[in-house]
Amino acid sequence: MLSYSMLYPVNSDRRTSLSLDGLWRFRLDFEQVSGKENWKCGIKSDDLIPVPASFQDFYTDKKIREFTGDAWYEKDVTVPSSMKGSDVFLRFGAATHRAEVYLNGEKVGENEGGFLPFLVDITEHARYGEQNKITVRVNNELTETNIPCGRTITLSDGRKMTKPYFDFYNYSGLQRSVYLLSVPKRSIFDVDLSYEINGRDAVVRYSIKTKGEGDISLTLKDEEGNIAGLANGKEGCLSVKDAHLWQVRSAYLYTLSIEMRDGDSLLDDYSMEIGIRTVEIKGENILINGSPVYLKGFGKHEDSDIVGRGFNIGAMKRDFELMKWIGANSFRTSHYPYDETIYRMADREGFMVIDEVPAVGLFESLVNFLDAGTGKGAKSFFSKPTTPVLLKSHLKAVEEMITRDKNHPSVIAWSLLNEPESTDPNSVPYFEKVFSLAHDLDPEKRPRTFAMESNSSPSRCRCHHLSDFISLNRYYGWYILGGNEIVDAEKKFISEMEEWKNLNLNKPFIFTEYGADTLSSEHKIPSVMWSQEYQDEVLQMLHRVFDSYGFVKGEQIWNFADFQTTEGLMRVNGNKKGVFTRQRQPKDSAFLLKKRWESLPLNYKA
Ligand code: BDP
Repeated sequence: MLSYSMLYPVNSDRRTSLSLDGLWRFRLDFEQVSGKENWKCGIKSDDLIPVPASFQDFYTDKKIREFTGDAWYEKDVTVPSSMKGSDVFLRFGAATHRAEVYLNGEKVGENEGGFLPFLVDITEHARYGEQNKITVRVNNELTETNIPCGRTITLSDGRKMTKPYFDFYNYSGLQRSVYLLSVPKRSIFDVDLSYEINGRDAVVRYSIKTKGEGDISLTLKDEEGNIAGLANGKEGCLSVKDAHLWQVRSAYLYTLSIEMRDGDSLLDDYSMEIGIRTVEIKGENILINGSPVYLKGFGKHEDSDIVGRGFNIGAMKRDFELMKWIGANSFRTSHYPYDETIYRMADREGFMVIDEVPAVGLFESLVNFLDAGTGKGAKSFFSKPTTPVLLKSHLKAVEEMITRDKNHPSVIAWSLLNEPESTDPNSVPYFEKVFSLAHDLDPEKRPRTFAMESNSSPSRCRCHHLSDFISLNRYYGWYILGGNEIVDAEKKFISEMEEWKNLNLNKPFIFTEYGADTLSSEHKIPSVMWSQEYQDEVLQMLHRVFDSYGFVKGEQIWNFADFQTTEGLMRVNGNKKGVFTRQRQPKDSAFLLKKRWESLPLNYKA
């Protein structure tokens, strides 16, 4: 169990969440002198930087953009004396990839893993009613023992540089919001929910973990504010008459309010929006509330101009409007859990989310997207002496992700790895541990999967039996037989699909990646690779194949928008497989997809 509560920060009668977003002082440790010069007591910089944001794309100096090592952030904050007597925390939405936190020069906490929140308890260290100096060392080096995987080299001029084993830019820094929290000493710590639908009625099963003892009561209110259910005690059921179900693209959210009391006195109160819905896999179908659904949508990234991977609330809103416009109903949080606000939006808009842990690059290759397609790269990634350390970080991220995200109705499945080397015999015990932890931690026992690259073929993949549904990343017509050879790509794709069919897995399949790089500037008839016309041709070919297999129950194209990657021969200032540009304007393929997705019913192929 985690040592701190992952509950989303709220303000209530007994809780205070103060945002520390805004300008922080910033300094990069180029000479690696922060220790000697004692930066933990003060970084002595007048450079101000916005939080949340990636630090990379603000500056004009390449040495800053490509900086690898320790980035220091600092802010002076008054901890209100009204917080005295409560438990007081600093909550970081994400610090990529690892951080050490100091308060008034004293080390108060540290964390490893760059895409999930962590809390630092400062109850005993804060100076109440006075200014406190928060100093954070954020390190962005990549290793093979933490996810996402990569390595860090040293250039001849002494600078470090990261070599990601994955295809997105290694943006870093304080990329999500920071809060100062006060939570009562005896408090609500965690909430588990699961649902049962009986005709028109529903049962919400709950279990509440607390810190310290107290009497728990729950009130469920509908969207009009009417009481829909009441319960007492740490564990039990709320019976909801005539329940409004959370449906795909037609969400209904109830408000669950939890109170913790000692006699008449209120110790703690916490409210959250929940959606009543069930998720199940039955044979080749994915069922939401007992009815089959077909997933239409995207693999995405948190990626936008200037703020990089920093949470961008404007881009988020635009992305949801575009996804609605195009007729999508789902997305995968490739390749890491996103900012919590995005799930709250998905809950409200009725999108289905495949929530992915940052386990990407578990396949040693610097051009994994290329090697994945060609059968190269079998180097026994899970057979290294360091594998147990990697597994530990992976399990930690799974625990944090599920604890954080389990109560979102939008989250319908867990993706536990992206394109791992599942051909290595030692991947099996590794995967078993990851899959079984996800099962244990999820009160709803949602389906689990991992996204498989081409080497993970029907005959070579050793782990697909663990997936509740099969997720395929396939680039027929791009990495495999592109351009004029597309006719052979289609044949090869069909022959792979026949092999899957012959395995009789009796599970749904989803395409979690497919597509073609396309420059929004390029038009050409007849088409050539990289032109918008070619992207359309690839999609038409792939859709033909998807449509001819009944067990294909979803398509999430790669990618929603063009996104930043490491520079290199294969990338034109980023990955251009977007259906939208990085500025969120449509390519031709957006209209093709809109036509298709608007015509496919939710229960397509049921
Ligand atoms: C897959 C990866 C994804 C890449 C994509 C591509 O999962 O991160 O961006 O291919 O090559 O290998 O575009």
